[in-house]
Amino acid sequence: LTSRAPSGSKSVIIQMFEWTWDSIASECANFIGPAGYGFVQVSPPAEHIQGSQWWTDYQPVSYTLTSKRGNRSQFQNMISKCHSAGVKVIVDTLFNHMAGIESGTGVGGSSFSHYNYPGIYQTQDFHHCGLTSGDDISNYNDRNQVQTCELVNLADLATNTDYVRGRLAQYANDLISLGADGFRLDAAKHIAAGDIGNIISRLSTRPYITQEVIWGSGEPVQPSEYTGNGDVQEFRYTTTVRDAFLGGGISSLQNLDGRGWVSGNQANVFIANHDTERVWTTHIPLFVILFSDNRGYQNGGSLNINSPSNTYITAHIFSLAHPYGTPTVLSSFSFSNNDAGPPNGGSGTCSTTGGSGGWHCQHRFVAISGMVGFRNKVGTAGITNWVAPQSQRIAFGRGSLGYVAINNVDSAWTATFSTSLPSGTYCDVISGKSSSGSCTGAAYTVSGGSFTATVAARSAIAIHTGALGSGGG
Ligand code: LM2
Ligand code: CA
Repeated sequence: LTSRAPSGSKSVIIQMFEWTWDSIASECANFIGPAGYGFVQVSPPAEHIQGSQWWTDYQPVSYTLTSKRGNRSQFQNMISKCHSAGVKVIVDTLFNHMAGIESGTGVGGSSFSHYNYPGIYQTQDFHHCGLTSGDDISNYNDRNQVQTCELVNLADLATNTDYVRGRLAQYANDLISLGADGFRLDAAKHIAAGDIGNIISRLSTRPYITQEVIWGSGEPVQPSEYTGNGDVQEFRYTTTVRDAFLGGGISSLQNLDGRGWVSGNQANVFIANHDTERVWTTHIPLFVILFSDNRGYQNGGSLNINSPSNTYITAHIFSLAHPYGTPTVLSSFSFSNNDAGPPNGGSGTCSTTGGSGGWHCQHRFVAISGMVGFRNKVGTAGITNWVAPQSQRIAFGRGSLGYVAINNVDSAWTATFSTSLPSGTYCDVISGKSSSGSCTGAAYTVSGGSFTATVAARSAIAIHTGALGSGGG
């Protein structure tokens, strides 16, 4: 009964963090579909508390589809426009909790108070764990606390009850009726895996499921418990890739299966998400991996757009080139404090190959969109021709379909690379693309399986059989 994982030729997800429904609809048609992305993951659509902070979204007050990002008809229009562009829609969904504040009126006009959501939930529909002061989670080594106490005071739904399970399934089925293709289950670690299994067994289709289960050392709740429900977000990938690029050495990243993580075909992975990009803001002294978490839940931190030495970009190139996991690319905005909401009222704006007006539009970066074409072309081909002449220099192929070289060192790397590629002229998809049979960036000629290239400092090159230059046939 495993919910289906993205498969086939288009598996890359973009997390359209805080984008309005109208702006996602436009971006699906203008760029995301043509670039070959498979999915957008959109911010929570349910009515939530008022406020300028981005995280109001994570405090739902009803299942009316009125949020800062638009109304029900705009949400439905976004799904239909994305579908027309060949892009599926994953919806960020909160099964664990309702709001944390004591009382108020939601952005759609619904009144609520803590443990009372008229017509939806009352006191008896929440866990009141009785294990800690204020019923808040304080000890992640206690499974009962993690799953039945409150995450930062957020009213914890009694997902063990038939009524709550049915109501959550009713909400998810409403989203499915509007065309939703999948769900990102927020705070899944805080819901017993069996409770999630029960809820998704009530759904009218088998949507893609990706569950946020943040691994923590020694904790009783483990990501592996959730694989029966669908994919699991593997945060050990995020921190391992970060540490490798910031000093540990990327040559250690060849084999990612077999480490005790969720297996690659059930892992959803990313260089950063909206939580981790906010924790890791300054340069990290080597080997210091202690993180303070001032937000009351655990997330570990990651690379972000301000990371040194172009590592945010080269790590994305690695993530899209390596076969482990289903990759998500975060598309976010610049912020001067961790709580600030998006610019332009959430209406996303991009330039041709990047952001504008405070938006980053990482999904449009030439290297990232170029690597989406690479991943779509190489499909499930395994790693071939791996070389790592230094700990911070790696190159590898994906069968006879693609080859990538990543130079995470401050000096250029000139080498002759042995590949399994057919002879021909290939366009480097990091510096450009193939346009009407010629390369807008660098071009490399493979002959007898080999090509010689200079990989610039802190950069990469990538070629594949879907991006040929003149003479490539
Ligand atoms: C998640 N995954 O498990 C989300 O990815 C993460 O972004 C959410 O936290 C969290 N779980 C709850 O869904 C964010 C934000 C928190 C914020 C919550 C709720 O990072 O800071 O908490 O959303 O809006 C805020 C206040 C916190 C307060 C809480 C309840 O920062 O101090 O707790 O609201 O009022 C007393
Ligand atoms: Ca819970």
